[in-house]
Amino acid sequence: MERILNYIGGTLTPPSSGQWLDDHAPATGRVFAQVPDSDASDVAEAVKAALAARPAWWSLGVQGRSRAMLRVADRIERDLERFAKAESLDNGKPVALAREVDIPRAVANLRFFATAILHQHTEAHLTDEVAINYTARTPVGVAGCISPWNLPLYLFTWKIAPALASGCTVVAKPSEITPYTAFLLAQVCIEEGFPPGVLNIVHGLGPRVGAAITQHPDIPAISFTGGTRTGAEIARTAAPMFKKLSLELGGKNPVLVFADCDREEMLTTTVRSSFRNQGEICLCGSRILVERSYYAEFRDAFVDRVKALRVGDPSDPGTDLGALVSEAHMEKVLAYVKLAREEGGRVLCGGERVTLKGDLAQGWYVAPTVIEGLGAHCRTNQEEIFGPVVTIQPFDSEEEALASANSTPYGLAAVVWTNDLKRAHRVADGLHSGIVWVNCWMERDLRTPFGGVKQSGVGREGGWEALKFFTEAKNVCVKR
Ligand code: TXE
Repeated sequence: MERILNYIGGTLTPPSSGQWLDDHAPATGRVFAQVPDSDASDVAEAVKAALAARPAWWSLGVQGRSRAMLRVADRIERDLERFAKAESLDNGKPVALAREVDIPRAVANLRFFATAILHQHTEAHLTDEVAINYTARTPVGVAGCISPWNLPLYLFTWKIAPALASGCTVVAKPSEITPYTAFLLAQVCIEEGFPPGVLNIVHGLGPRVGAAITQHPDIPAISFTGGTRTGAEIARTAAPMFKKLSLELGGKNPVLVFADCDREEMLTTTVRSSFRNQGEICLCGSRILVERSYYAEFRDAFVDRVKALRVGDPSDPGTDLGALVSEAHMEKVLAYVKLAREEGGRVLCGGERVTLKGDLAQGWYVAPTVIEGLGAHCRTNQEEIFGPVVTIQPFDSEEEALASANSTPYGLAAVVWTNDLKRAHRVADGLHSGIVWVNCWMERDLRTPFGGVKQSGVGREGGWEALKFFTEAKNVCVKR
């Protein structure tokens, strides 16, 4: 049984406790590796290594840091197949999706920040004839990065890349449910000569290792992506310590479909925005609101396409949906389908566990599910399900659509389908969310601010904000 190891001070090490956790393959439900059950003492070792590595990493300068990060990015790209298979094995997603999205996006994250740092500007102001005010930015120190299981390497690099580029050293914890690609990344760092102690990876449970990172007095900034409840827990710990916080949390994203949209393009994209990665993306559209005059036609066409989606072996190129990430998460998603029925919803397709044959019979598969007949304020339409389950409902006016879209505690992303340009701008203005896509979904430009409002998080990451997040700005005023 393969043992995943921590990466501390440039070496692969077992947990000081000598205890291990099981790493399951969602496709089969079987344990395929063991994960360090690390604790605060491992985090303390990692922080020590990160502190020791800081001066040399900073003195490398932007060119040196950029080169070191680009070497790692290039090696991941060369090993794309190995990383894609590992990601799929660990998360349950189709290998094709990991190959097409997760791993290339992880490479893009590293490259974006490794090059952005070469062009980052700072400010200087001539204050009348009196003085010059300039802003000096320095890294906050050791950055704490905690990432989730849905896009394991993609979101792990999304956090560590801006921190490293800014000159911080890092103590990072991937999800204990999907630790494998972070372990492969650690091996690549060693083989590519990435400076020891600059990136440290401590595997283990959230309340034990994640909490130790959050609590550590020598980690002044925490960047987290995960559930809203966990985000609140982290904020409770970090706030009285006056730590910088970036929290990317849950979402319950609306998709507004007006009758005048390009229907073929909308249908193709809306199937993707509903069920991509088994619906386990915080940006997925899980509430589809359709102009009443088009609703019946939309419902029949959409359900036909959803029924044609193939739930199957993640290693099969023809698979559209793989397994959900854990048995507990599968049960949670199925419980929400049961709740939807109790709240009066009609399940138009899916709604049940899918049992495959042979080796995959114990895997955690759920059929893509479409539910209609629910109002905006029921729990099914208010709470994040984070699985292959969407609701559809008609609306009679723009005002009604916006009221419904904005009715949840979340405000991460929204999608608008219309060919009326004025309406597109008007509705985008009216949506209370961090991101609005018009006639598209998941078109990402890493220079833009990223993140949500309300319970979807605080501390917009993305592009220049992320680089600034990991630095402190000092204003120096010099009399002329
Ligand atoms: O996330 P958790 P989970 C949502 C989604 C999902 C729910 C819970 O609804 O069902 O969150 O998912 C670490 N202190 N999203 O359980 O628990 C944990 O070890 C410090 C949306 O996977 O938030 C892991 O590394 N760290 C999200 C990370 O936090 C703690 C993507 C996320 O775990 C901790 C994933 C603690 N007390 C889930 N407890 C998105 N926005 O993309 C846990 N962790």
